[in-house]
Amino acid sequence: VEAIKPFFTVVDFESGSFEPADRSERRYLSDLKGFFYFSEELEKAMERDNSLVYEVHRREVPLQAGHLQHCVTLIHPGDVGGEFYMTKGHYHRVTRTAELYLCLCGEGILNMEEPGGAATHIRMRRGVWSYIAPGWAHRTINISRDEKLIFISVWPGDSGYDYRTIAQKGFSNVFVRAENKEFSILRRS
Ligand code: PAN
Ligand code: ZN
Repeated sequence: VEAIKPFFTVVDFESGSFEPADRSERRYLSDLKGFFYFSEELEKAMERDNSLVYEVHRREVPLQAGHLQHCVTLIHPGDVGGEFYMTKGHYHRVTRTAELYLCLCGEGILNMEEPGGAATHIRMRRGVWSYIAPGWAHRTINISRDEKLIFISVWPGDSGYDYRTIAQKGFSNVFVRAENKEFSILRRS
């Protein structure tokens, strides 16, 4: 395993600031083509204003088993035709790798699914520490109207990403805004 020196990051649980970040990614509506369920609504929303949906700020460590990748994710509030702002979601390329998500702030859903079709979700709020078992695809969803959803993630260095399966098939559970309850689940046909 590649030798590096110990280090630390300062995370602010309310603002989600993560210092020093080595790399930051910002995903706008236009980056989420093929991921939101209501594609026509997405086109319209992009024309109006290509809003920022989520940000990932990370420390760089070697992409090797033995090292631990880690980052903070901030998902802004919003929806596309009722479907909440969310991450793309992915499987790990190396399917034997698990992941931990600790929610720091906000209200959300961790949506998970297996290639066999089994699906489940966990309600995220401050303090909820979720274990994403090996082999499960994972996507996070901000169900608040006005607050950011902020969480930190830790996963094996060699996990990699498979976004293509999600872009092609989507998740079978689509989380949408509902009257008088937090959300409803639409089943993708
Ligand atoms: C997380 C995610 C992060 C952004 O660190 O990568 O929340 O979501 P997408 O990668 O789906 O855009 C993780 O699950 N890493 O493995
Ligand atoms: Zn992951």
